[in-house]
Amino acid sequence: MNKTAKIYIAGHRGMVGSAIVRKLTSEGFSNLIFKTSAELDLTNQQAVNDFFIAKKPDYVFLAAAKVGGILANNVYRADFIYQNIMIESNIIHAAYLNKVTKLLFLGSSCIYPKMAHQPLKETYLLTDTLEETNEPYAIAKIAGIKMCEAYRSQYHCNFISAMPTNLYGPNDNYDLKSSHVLPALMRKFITAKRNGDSSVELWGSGSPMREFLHVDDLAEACFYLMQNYNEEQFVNIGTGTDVTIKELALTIKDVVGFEGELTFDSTKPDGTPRKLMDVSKINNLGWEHKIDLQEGIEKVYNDVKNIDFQTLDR
Ligand code: GFB
Repeated sequence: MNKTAKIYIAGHRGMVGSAIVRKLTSEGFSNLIFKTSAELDLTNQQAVNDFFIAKKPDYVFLAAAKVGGILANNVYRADFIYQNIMIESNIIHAAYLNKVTKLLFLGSSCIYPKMAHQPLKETYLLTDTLEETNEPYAIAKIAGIKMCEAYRSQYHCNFISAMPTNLYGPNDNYDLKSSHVLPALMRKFITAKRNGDSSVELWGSGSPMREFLHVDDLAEACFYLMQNYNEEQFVNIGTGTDVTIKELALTIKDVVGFEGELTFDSTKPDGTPRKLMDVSKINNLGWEHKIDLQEGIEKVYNDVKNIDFQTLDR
């Protein structure tokens, strides 16, 4: 990409898209295009086609998606599969029709089989059944990967895919009904400390293991792949280390300075027992994460410690 290339970031107000915009801006790219969902409904094929014809982007970062934590994925199953398939399908096809030079599609670590061998190698895709709570989302993301592969195979489009592990960072979702675990626990511990509560409740058993990547590291990786990677096989993006949800909670508790107890709500699902990425492929390509979990949690705490979380509810 040269500095004047026209780059469309789909999903620029989300956590991932906004991090990619920050990265591109800091690297001196100035010809960035974005549209809010009110301006452009990405589930509307005609609207997406019209937008691509009018703007003719050279590069596309496909970071727009309907996302959420374990509960939202499990409850809004139709919304997760419908919206994600429509967004991906409309953008990938319009990118092909309008001769986009290169497109990067973002997936998720939930594409892998629930009981896959750990750490998860890229080759484990579609070798067994998926985790039930997020199967609709995972199926949509697998469709996106397969579309990129198919358009490369049939039409020679340079469409690549990256699979990030669980992400956190600026512009995360703090609404407890739909958020992921890290922002949820950050909010719960900060609120409990403010209120002088004696305990904080976690969902599930606390024993599942998760890997967490700061979204600024993800943006670095996406930028790196856009500059350096042109192959069919998608690429895992993560840190290569994971923690139990209980360990995550104890780290956040410590950073926040909450002194009460942890309790566990066993009526809520645990989800996949473990989903640790094998990151040897991206490491061998020359990229490694920089922000470790402790540092990342401290950054997040500094950003949100004085926030009125209710103003962020969706
Ligand atoms: O982050 P999370 O919602 O999503 O939950 P997944 C991770 C683990 O944290 C689960 C537990 O075992 C939750 O039960 N947990 C404990 C909590 N307390 C809380 C809480 O207060 N809020 C939340 N949200 N979780 C999602 C997938 O899976 O991850 C998506 O559903 C996607 O498809 C995304 O892949 C990255 O890691 O389980």
